[in-house]
Amino acid sequence: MKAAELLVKCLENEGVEYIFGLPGEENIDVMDALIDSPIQFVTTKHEQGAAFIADVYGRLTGRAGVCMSTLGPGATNLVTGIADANMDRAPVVAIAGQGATTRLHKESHQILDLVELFTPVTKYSTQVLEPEIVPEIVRKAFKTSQNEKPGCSFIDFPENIAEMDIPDTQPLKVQYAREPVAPSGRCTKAAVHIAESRAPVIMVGNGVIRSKASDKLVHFAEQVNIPVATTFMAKGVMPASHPLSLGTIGMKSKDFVNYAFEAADLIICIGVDMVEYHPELWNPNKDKKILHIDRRPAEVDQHYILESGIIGEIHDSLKRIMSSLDKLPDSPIHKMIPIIREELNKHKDDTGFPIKPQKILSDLRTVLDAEDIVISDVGAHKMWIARNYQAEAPNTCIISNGFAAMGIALPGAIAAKLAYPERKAVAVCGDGGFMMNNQEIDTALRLGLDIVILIFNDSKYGLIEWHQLRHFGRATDIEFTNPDFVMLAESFGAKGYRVESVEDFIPTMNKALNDGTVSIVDCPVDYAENMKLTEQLTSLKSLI
Ligand SMILES: Cc1ncc(C[n+]2csc(CCOP(=O)(O)OP(=O)(O)O)c2C)c(N)n1
Ligand SMILES: [Mg+2]
Repeated sequence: MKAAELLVKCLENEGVEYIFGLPGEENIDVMDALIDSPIQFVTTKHEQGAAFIADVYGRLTGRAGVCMSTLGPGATNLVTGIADANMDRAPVVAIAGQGATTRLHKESHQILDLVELFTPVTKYSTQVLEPEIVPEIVRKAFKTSQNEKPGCSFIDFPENIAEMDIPDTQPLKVQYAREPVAPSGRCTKAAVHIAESRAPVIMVGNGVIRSKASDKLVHFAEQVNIPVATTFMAKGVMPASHPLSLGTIGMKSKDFVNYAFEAADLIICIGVDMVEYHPELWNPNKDKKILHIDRRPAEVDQHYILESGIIGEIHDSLKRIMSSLDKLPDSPIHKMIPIIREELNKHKDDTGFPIKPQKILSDLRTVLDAEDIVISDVGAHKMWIARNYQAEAPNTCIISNGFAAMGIALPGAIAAKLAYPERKAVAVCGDGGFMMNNQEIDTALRLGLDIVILIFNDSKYGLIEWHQLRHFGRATDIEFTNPDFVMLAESFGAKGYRVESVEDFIPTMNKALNDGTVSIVDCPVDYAENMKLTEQLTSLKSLI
């Protein structure tokens, strides 16, 4: 067999169903080997789209998404999506073709040191130098990328190695490491800290979703009676409608939920990752007691000095901490829950047009079922989604909040639909971010997927305008011209709708959700709400 065939056999052995990418000259042996494999190659329009699809596929399934490019420019196009996956802790294995090993040492057409290029955006970056090491490299790439904290692996596969013959070789057995449990003493000590606290609050991060401990978390919060805020990437772990839900934390400005953290004496961080939200923003005076419950030790930060770290399988840690705790009485933080809820439901009956972001998200919640998946792009709309979209189940509101790269939502919706064909998938994009990867509409159409792309149309890089106005009171270089999104959709063979009034939104979305194909819903948004929120939060002094 050829080394390229061995690589494909090893990918099959890892349970790979799809490879997202673009064929090129230097990966033709792998492409040819895939013809005889059950693995489906999904041809995308841009390598960045392929990397983003693999990113969200990995995040939703916990199994590495796989993407592939050719050498040089194909591989550089992968970088943003790979960096996004790596910082969002999504397992991804990226493979790139490379020139022959006989020309890597000199200036040569399209040659770039890809192992070095990918080193800062992966956990493991390597080159296949001999055919017989393919099984070890593939196994190590998957193991490294899927292990907590997940991230990316990169394999550089030179074309002369790919075509080499090798005697029939078997892939290595797939083995999963069992996560160790926290020492009992740590769990008992944590229970003592919680029992002695006056006003504890729980902050939940994406580590809880990755550990499949969401149900346990809800049970824990209920049993000890402690209010819960989730980070952007943990939305839905605590259902938004739950009586102990404080909503989402993570805005740079001091939002309503931050008053709960200000009032708390103990912050219980469960599966929280600093990459999402700097502890300085919720512990500015370094006076909060912090419990760190996670599978990995905490990052060092002067605003994150621990009372105790409980490192081990999260499900088990919560079970054991809870077993030595009685239900705590209500604290002042409980009184903030209805106030926060009222704030988040504000404008749900607003009649203004262009539509307020709060109203769009409230109506979006109405047209979707609890298990349907919203994928946010990056911009002002992301801030509103994080704050106002009421997620009821984990992994139903996907937000990139580690690397936060624009352009992820449409590829992400393709991944969501492949991972969960029975659920609806809505990509919520800014007009800027949508235009970065809109060509993947064709990929979704070729796959026969039904996806709705909801565009918050302001003809601006809205988030940047918001920042500029906050800092300087004036804005610059944020405006652009959009194409006619309805015509754009139709030119791809997709459906396109423009929302013309506030009453139009729900019927248009329902129609789009039932089209059975790719549909764009172009929705004018009233971003005057951005600065109104800033002013409201600046003048807010307390909740109770
Ligand atoms: C790839 C990339 N480029 C630039 C940025 C910085 N950035 C963050 S949000 C934003 C503007 C987003 O505009 P748009 O997609 O229209 O969304 P809106 O803010 O208007 O809702 C920019 C430029 C980024 N996060 N990612
Ligand atoms: Mg915009």
